[in-house]
Amino acid sequence: MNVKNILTNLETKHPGEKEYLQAVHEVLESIKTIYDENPQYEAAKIIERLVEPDRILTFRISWVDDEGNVQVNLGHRIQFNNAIGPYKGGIRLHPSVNLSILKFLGFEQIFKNALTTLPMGGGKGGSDFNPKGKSDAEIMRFCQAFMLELWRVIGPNQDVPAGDIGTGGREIGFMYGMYKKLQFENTGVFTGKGLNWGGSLIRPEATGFGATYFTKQMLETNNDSFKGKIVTISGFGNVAWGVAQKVTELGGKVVTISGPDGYIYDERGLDAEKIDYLLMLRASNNDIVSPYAEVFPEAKFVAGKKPWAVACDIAMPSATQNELDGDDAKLLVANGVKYIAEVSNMGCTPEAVDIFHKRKLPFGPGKAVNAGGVSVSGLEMSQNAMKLNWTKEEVDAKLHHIMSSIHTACSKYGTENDGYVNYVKGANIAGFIKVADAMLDQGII
Ligand code: 2IT
Repeated sequence: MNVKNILTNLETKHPGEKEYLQAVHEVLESIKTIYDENPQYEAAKIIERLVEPDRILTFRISWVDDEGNVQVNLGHRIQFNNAIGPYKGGIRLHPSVNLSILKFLGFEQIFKNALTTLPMGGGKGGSDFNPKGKSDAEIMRFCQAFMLELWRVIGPNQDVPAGDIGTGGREIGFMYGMYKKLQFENTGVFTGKGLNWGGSLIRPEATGFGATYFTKQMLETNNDSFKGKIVTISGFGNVAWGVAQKVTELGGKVVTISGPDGYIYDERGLDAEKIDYLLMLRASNNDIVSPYAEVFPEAKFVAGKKPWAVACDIAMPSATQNELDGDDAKLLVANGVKYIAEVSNMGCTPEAVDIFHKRKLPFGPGKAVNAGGVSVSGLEMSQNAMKLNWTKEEVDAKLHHIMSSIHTACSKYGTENDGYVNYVKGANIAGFIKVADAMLDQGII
């Protein structure tokens, strides 16, 4: 495989789609040896078929705000690959959303979903709509307008959307309500639903809990544990909340959270009261973390900075893509970081990952670490199909099992001669083989 040629061709076809090209680059570098050793992949042009989505739907969304002004946004759904199951992936609502970002997320989702062991293909959607400061009524009108287009291409056996940045339980409710009305059917399309209308226990916590279970296994591989460890996390949304809760439960001390306005350094660490407060902070819809330091005066708010200058044992970026760059990685290393678990999708830049790899520091990539979220989405689909609900204990046990099998798959394909586990390589190869072999079985389509 000539990675450089493939990327040059992709760049010509999709100029400026930097996040998408970054995600493709990483996967191709990891799998090239396996690809070259298995000529059947090249014969079926697996790479050329895998890097282009099956289809993309782009549409205009018109809605009316509380002042009576007409607002116009752009929406997309990327149906990337359904070799192993229906397209599956979240909907991101954020002003930064564009095709490059959704294509990178959709591409990552293919391999992540393959790693979960559940039958789910890869997809992603979203809009440049900015939920910050919007009223509930505005959020509802936007979500309904979004669904007026999206409903045609989704279904429980076709494409199952879920939450992502900007899309939580409230938005899923509004979207599902409109879907049901248009489709005249009460099906399990959408995951992250409310508990009394088809949702699964543990889904809100799943990404953060799963990420912590995976990190625990990274620690155990090195005869280590969370006990007494200083943990820095970024973000303060649903995912960061789940991480804070589980890490604290396992004896780690979470000392930072962050938002677009800066970060909070709480030397004493987050406790149950502070973790509960995170939910209120998020619900305020202002997208800022500074009020934390007013409510808990022992904490310090640092404006306009990321939390990576704070010395820690374990760093768990839990906000968004490329939030931890080469300079941040150097700082973390200089301050003695021992483990890095990327909870956000592609949270670290290639320069940062390279620094961790060169130092032989265990680094878990997002598509493995954060796969717990979509895994419990898959379990929600199973429960909907059976028209049954599992208990919290049953779902949590299955999540544990899945995260453990992802860790095993990463170790199987990522362990190097000196024993160092390159989790990036392991995750990419394990995910790729599953999808590529399914594509081979199903012919040229
Ligand atoms: O990035 C992700 O895996 C998600 N936003 C969750 C996707 C899902 O379908 O639950």
